[in-house]
Amino acid sequence: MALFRVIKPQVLQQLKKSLGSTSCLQNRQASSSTDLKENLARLIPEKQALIKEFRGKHGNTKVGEITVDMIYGGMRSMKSMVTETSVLDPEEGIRFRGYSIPECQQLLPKAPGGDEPLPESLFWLLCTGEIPTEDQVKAISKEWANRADLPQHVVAMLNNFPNNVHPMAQFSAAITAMNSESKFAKGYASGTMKKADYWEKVYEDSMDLIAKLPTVAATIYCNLYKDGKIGAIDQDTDWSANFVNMLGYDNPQFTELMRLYLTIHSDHEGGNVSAHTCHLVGSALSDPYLSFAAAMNGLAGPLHGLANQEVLVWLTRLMEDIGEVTTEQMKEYVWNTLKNGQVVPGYGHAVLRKTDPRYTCQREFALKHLPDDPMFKLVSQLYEVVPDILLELGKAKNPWPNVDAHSGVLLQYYGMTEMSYYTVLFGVSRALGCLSSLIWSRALGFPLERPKSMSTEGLIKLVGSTK
Ligand code: CMX
Repeated sequence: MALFRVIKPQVLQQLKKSLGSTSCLQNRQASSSTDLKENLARLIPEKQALIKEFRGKHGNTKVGEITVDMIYGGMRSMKSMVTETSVLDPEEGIRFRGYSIPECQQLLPKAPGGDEPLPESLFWLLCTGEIPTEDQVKAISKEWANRADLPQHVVAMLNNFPNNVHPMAQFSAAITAMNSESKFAKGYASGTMKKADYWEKVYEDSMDLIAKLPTVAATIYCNLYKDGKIGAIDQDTDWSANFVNMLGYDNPQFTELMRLYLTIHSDHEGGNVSAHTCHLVGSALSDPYLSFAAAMNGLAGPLHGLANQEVLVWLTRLMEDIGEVTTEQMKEYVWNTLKNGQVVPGYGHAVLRKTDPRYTCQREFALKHLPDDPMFKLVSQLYEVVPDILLELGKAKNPWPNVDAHSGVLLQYYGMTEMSYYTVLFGVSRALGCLSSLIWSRALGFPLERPKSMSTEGLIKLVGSTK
């Protein structure tokens, strides 16, 4: 595999220009070391130096303004935090360390005979900004397989949950309980861990946690919907293949779907509810287990990750009520949803203003592998109908579909019909983004996050209004 530069040349040029000739940035090649921690140790001092230099020169430079509407309006567009792993463009969609989804599909290493990127390779990219070699990806697969076992008390806890505890509640509770294993928490409690060493312990916890998440998720799935027994971990296969095997599936195409799914749901810059929650809780030096569990409680909301469950519930109801659906019937169903004061799940976005590329790549997967599936046809039909209706309604800033409009349809095609489980898969993937960012937040010494809030009276006074 060819070696790639750490930072895209045009970005590097811009940074060099802005920082002048003293910049620490070098136009250099990625390392061939297969140890991710070693690679991080190489990159972190460079980034620290860059930020020091940048803040030294531009610490007081204004980057925007804050309006009253932004404060009441969920802080949309307010530039207020740094996330290194990905950036979301409203028109173009997500770029992971500068690479779009199609670029990732092309450049990231795949499983032998596979077409979709391995999530391990995306994690490497998120952590380092470098496209990994196949050997580097294999090393991650091996490490995660090695660390996949769960502590006994967590297995016991999962096995004792009653069936009416939602899979996301079980997932979050299990992650919280695994903090008994936190190396960061132990290091902090010892009183001997230096601030400069925080990131190493966060790295170790993150690797452990990511490795264990498929085991947690598969245990929940098999307890709720199967006979409670999960498949064994194969030390010589990749993270997604092990996950699919533990879930009890053996269709190689489903494994490929899982690789794509776990890659594209990983990261969506820093301001979304799950990523922001992990960042915020982590800033209190809560360990990665506690920080990520908090993120999962946010992902479980219907306006965020639970939308993938909502979409399938909503579509299934439509099919059950009407069967074969005409365009007119579909329009009526969408309007009824809106008239009942509900949102159309899977449509709209707080940042995106175009069709989500995560929707598009899942659609391409469906066109390739399941073009005649009735549910896929329904989703395609919806794509023709919903944007015009949302535009006519005139409220939603983005009438186009997001990632959640498509994922459930693919899962049900391969036999995973348990809709209330879908957000758990989103959660397993989101760990890659949340935790790579958490490693960097500690490496860069980001402080406790504590924005200023105001009362309405205080704001009125501040802007000099009489009302
Ligand atoms: N259906 C109906 N109304 C919608 C809508 C939709 N899909 N999307 C937005 N609107 C409405 C909002 O509810 C809001 O109405 P009010 O003014 O009455 O409160 C208005 O349009 C303006 O909202 P917006 O600025 O366009 O959107 P927000 O940034 O406030 O919210 C989101 C974004 C995703 C919560 C919203 O589009 C939504 O509820 N979508 C459906 C749920 C969904 O698919 N969520 C998953 C998002 C992706 C993810 O995080 O996983």
